Amino acid sequence: MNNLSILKYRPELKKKIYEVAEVAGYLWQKGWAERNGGNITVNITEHVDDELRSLSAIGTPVAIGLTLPRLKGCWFYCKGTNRRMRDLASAPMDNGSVIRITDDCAHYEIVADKPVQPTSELPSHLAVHNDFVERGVDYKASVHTHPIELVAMSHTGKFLKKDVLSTLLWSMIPETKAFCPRGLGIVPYQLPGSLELAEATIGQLQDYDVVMWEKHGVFAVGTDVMEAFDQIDVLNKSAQIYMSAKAMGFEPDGMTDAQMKEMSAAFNLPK
Ligand code: 2HA
Ligand code: ZN
Repeated sequence: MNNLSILKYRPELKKKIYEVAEVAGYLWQKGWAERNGGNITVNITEHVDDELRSLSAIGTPVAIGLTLPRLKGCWFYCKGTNRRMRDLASAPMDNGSVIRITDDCAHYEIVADKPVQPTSELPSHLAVHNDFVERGVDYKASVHTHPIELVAMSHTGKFLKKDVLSTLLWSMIPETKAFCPRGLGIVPYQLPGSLELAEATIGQLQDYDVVMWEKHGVFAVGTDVMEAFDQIDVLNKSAQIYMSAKAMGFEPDGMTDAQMKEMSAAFNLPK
C-alpha cells in the first residue's frame, strides 16, 4: 500500500486527518509541543466505509491494557509513539496511526498505511472516548499539549482550587467564557500515562471540556480537533494577558462580576 492509499478516494477521512495535521502545526508553532510532547486522538469511525473495513490489518492485534466495551469496531487516528507534532504537521500518515478496535474491545490493530505504532498515551485517550460513547456525547477529538503560560500558572497551589483559575481566566477578556463556556477543570499532579491520570481526567471531563494537568499540560476535548484546540488557545491567551499585566507590575483587575453576568446573559452561557 502506498503512503496515501487509504486517503486517496476518501475526501472526508482525508479532511479529518489533515485537520489534525493543521492543529499539530499550530501546537508546534506556539511552542507547546517540544520534542514528542502532546497527543491527539480522533474518532474517525463515521468516515470509514465498508471497503476500508474489509482491509486486513498490518501485524497482529496489540493489547490496549484496558477493556473498552463502547469502542467495539471503532476506528481512530492518533499520533505515533515518539513522533513529533511538527513532523505530523507535514506528513500525517507517516507520523500517525489509523487503528481499529477489535471485537473483544481489548486490542487494537493498525490497518493502514504504514506500521506506525500509536502513542503510549493511547489507553488513556481511548478511555476518554469510551466514556463519550457511553454518555452519548458527540465528542470525537481529544488533544493533550503543554501550553507554556497555563502550565506556569499551575505551579502554585492557589490556582489549583476548584474554579479559581477558570474564573480568573474568564475575567481577562470577554471572549474566553464565550468560547470556553465550561471552563477549566483541575487534575492534581499524576504520573504521565498513568491510569490514575486517565481516571481523574475522565472525572473532570464530566463538567469541563478542558482539564489542567498540574505542572504538565492540558487535555481538551471537542466535536472536532479545531474545537478542542480553540478552547486551549483562548484559555492560554487569557493566561498571557494575566502574565503581561503582572510583568507590568500590577495585578489585573479582571472584568467585574456584573460584567461577567452581563456577558453570560448576552451569550446564553451557563452559570
Ligand atoms: O506523549 O506529552 O504526556 C507525550 C506527552 C505525554
Ligand atoms: Zn504531556
